[in-house]
Amino acid sequence: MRSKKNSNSDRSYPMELPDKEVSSPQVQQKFAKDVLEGLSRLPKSLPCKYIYDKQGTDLFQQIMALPEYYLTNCEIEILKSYGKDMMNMIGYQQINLVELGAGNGEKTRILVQELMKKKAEFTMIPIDISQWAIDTFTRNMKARIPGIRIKGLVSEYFKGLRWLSNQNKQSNVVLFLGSNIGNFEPPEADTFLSSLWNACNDRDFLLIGFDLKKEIPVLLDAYNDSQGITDLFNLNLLSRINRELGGHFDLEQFKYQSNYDSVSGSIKSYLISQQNQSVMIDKLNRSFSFETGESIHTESSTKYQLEDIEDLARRNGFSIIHHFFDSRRYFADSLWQVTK
Ligand code: AVJ
Repeated sequence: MRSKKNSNSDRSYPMELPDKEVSSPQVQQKFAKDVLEGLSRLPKSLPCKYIYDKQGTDLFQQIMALPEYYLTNCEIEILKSYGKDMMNMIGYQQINLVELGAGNGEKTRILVQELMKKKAEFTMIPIDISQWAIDTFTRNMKARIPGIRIKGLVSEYFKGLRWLSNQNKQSNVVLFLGSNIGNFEPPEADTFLSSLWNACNDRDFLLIGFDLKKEIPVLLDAYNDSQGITDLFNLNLLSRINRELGGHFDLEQFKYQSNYDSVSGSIKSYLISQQNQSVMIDKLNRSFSFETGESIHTESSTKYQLEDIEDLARRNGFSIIHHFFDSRRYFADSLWQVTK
């Protein structure tokens, strides 16, 4: 059934995509609202998802290349060692290889190569709210894997996924890699997974990456790199407010700090005000005051243990197929199946 050529490869999907034109003004309005909310509450906080504009994404690429940031290498090791086993467990029937979030594609490519080797019928479907992220991802994938069938969705994750689930008989294999789940506070992780379950069809698969609990110094080093990239990464929240909302943050007056909270099992990241200061944000038409030592919570990165992962899967309607670990057992990619 591979007789059709390139020009037809897009035909299996109608051209109207949900939220196709997520206009940048809409995103900015939500950003403004979330900043207002986060800086008005005590303790102050800002949603970490806003770190990832072009600058933040570039800094995250640099983080992934840091020797201290073991997560990426561990997951690459897992996918290289077990990608074939994973695909065998999933089966090589027609699939949509869906990735939530369009990153640099380095990890995704390992699985894609596996499917290509088997001449499997599949469509790669990155879903991301950013048109720019989708375009970059698609261009990179096509350049590196000629002949790949890829169709990006500019959409919120679950809208895109639900739309996809209603389109065709292919089963979805959803990738949520990189320990992105770790950014959710525990109740939000449940909400996320049950929404994902709802957006999927019975017997769809989820491959999800978890950073595991380990020696605390290893954890601390990963979020306190010697080159200060992680500092800039977190500070990008303030730079972005300056750029997009007419903020007047002096970046010298906020210092990045992170620590491990062993009760919640998470690295907590903060920006700490270095003096008493008041910062105007033009688009919000107001200023926010900070006391010396006052924190803005920027990110939580939760570390899991196996029981957590298994409970999380089961109580949100997934059955566990297999856990895959790197050789140091620092990280796990867990393969789940939706049961409805
Ligand atoms: C992309 C959310 C998995 O929490 O480890 C890297 C982001 N923050 N260094 C993480 C991050 C600081 C990362 N995730």
